[in-house]
Amino acid sequence: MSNIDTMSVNAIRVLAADGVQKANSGHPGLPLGSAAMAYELWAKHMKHNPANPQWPNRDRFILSGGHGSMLLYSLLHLFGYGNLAVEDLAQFRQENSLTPGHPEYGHTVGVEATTGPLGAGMAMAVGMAMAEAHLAAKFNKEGYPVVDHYTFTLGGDGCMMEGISSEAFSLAGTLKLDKLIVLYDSNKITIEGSTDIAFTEDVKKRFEAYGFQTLVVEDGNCLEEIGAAIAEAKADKTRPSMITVKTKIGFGCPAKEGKASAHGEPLGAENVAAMKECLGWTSQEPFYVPEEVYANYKAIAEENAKVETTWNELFAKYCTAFPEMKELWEKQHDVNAAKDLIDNDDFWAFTDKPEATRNISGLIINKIKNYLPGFIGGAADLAPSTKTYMSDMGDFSKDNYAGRNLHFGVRELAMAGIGNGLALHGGLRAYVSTFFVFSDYVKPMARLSSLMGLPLTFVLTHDSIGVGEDGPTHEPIEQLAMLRSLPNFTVFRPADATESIAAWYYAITSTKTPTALVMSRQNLPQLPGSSKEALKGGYIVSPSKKAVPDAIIMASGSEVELGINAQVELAKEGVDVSVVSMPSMDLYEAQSDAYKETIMPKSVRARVAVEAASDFGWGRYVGLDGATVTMKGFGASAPAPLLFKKFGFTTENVVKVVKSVL
Ligand SMILES: Cc1ncc(C[n+]2csc(CCOP(=O)(O)OP(=O)(O)O)c2C)c(N)n1
Ligand SMILES: [Mg+2]
Repeated sequence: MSNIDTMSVNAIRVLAADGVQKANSGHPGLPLGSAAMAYELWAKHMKHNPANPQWPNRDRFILSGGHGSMLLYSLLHLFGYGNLAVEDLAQFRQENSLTPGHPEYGHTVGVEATTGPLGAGMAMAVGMAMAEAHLAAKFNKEGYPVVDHYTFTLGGDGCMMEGISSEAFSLAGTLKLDKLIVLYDSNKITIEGSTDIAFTEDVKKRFEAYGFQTLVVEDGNCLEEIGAAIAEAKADKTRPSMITVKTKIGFGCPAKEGKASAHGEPLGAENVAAMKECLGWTSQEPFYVPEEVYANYKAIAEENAKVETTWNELFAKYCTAFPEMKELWEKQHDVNAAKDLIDNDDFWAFTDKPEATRNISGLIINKIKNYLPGFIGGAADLAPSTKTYMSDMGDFSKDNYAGRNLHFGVRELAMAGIGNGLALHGGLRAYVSTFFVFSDYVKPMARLSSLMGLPLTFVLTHDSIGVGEDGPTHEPIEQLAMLRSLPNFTVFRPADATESIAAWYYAITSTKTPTALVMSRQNLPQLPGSSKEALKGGYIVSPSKKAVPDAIIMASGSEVELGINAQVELAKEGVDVSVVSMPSMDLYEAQSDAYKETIMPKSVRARVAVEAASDFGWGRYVGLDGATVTMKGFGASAPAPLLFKKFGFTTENVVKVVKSVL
């Protein structure tokens, strides 16, 4: 280990310790313990060009243990990413800084994924590795490996404990994703102390069982040993690799080394000083890094830039040799590729026979697959029920990475995390699918999709008590409210084919917002009044006779029909009602006040919402004088028509409730 290497590793430690100390908040332990592996990886094994963080063929690095963000920020600063300055490091965790508490995708140049919820980064890394494998199978030609990069992820004991990593790596092993390399920062410490208190399994054996190559670095400070392990990981072309790197949390700080107290609090000014002394650092000045260290990082970055230059030349030749592939590449990387479907009659065509919206969704998926070559997705073992299978597009497997149908197994949480990885990678538009009630298992990763602004699509079918016989465990009640409350997330619950197509159109044209498509199990009629207006979130699907109605019925999905039936009955009694279909509250909220006034005039206080779900969220539309026909508790196991009757979803009951608010 050369002196300059040692100093370069210690520069990471110094910056991380100073950053946390200045902020008086943060996690110094991980950066100090992992500095050597991070340096070795970034300096000698990772293909990246700090001058062009968007280079499509760069190796991906995800810091799954997001609490160690100062490790990443120090690396980004030292390598010169986005001109992240030392002043930015000094602003760690402060308002509007480029160095927030946990790494945020889209905020700091070079951050590949938002991490913080432990384990999530590991699932996203699996998704990125799947994306790479797929794009490589599709685009690479003999002598032209235009897609050819590794995905690295670094996480600690917490990431290994979280169930999501087991789910994701079990799949990664099955798929033999050989370009996935996991670095396990094994310091045997978490917040409450030694891992002995709650985590004594043999992690290495677990990974062996998944089908990973498992390697061990006994001395987490030995660059040679780390480098040899990374090289061995890369050399195995048959399976993914996991490297257990034995480290000491808070390494270099005598009073804190190996202790849980190094995890999540500043070391303390005296301990930072002692650490610098112990490391032989030449200055006590905060954030001081010697020029020769900067020069070392600069030289490495410049050397790395050449790798991109070589790739650029290769890619240019590839485009000339295979113009059709160039066109395909461009189409797959164009986030607006689906926009012109708005005027495509074939896309919007539908039968007028009653049909379950999940079936309609399946038909649409099988149209989209032809329009969007980068359209890829699958279900957590429910494709036959969620209708998400693309015929003739092949199954993604270890033997066929070109397949576009993904099989996640029964692993909803990892599926959603992997979906984020697919979306983050670039070149693909992904969807994932399960029953709506199991969105509970999906939600934490959907939250990250929203936070990162990823246009991932969630196809969530079997949307209500319409599930019937499977009973309350399978009947969503509060899930609409849950997902509607998520910021930057669009929920669609379409009432028929036209609204389903609109929902899918929104999903595949969205650039910064994930979408949930909440689809029915049971058949629904085609509504004469439904239209592309569904893209406004709420619209009048069946108007009143008078300019200002006596009452407004609002509903979504299967209950819109009920609203229209009630409208007909009420008309017979001289009550003039308009029916508002509300497939997406999120999109309705984005409309102007003037538009909303035309849909629900403020003067009309007699309002009734009908939805076979919790009424949470409808209050803002029905107001103090309105009422709801909704679920007040869990469902039950019985044939669906009987359940709708049992819980008050009948024309008679809706008529009764409307009359009660007149
Ligand atoms: C899902 C989730 N649960 C809990 C936390 C809070 N948390 C942050 S770090 C941590 C302990 C992590 O231990 P480890 O991964 O070993 O990191 P180290 O202490 O070694 O830095 C916990 C529980 C979290 N960030 N995410
Ligand atoms: Mg640990």
